[in-house]
Amino acid sequence: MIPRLTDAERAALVDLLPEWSLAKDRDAIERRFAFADFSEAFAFMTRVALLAEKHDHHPEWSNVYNRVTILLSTHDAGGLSARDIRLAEAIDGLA
Ligand code: H2B
Repeated sequence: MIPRLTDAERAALVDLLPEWSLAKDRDAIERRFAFADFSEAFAFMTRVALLAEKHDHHPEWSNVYNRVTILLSTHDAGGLSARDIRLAEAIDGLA
């Protein structure tokens, strides 16, 4: 079982991942991205998909034209784990 983040690790998120926020109704983090058009948004999603495969950790996400919303949570942990933080940092590296 993958451990969920501790309270101290959660408190550090605001500095570590300032663009991400805690989801309202889930133990998850989310970030919204906006691009020039659909093509840019989908190119970004393609890069995130490759990252997700590399990390063996996968986003819950949606796309509406030029906007992409990504939610990260660890199903195997029933909530936020270090795996979400690592993937979020890698996604931030793309954006
Ligand atoms: N992604 C996410 N978000 N949570 C998981 O628990 C998870 C995953 N588990 N991707 C991985 C795949 C697991 O199912 C495989 C077998 O490693």
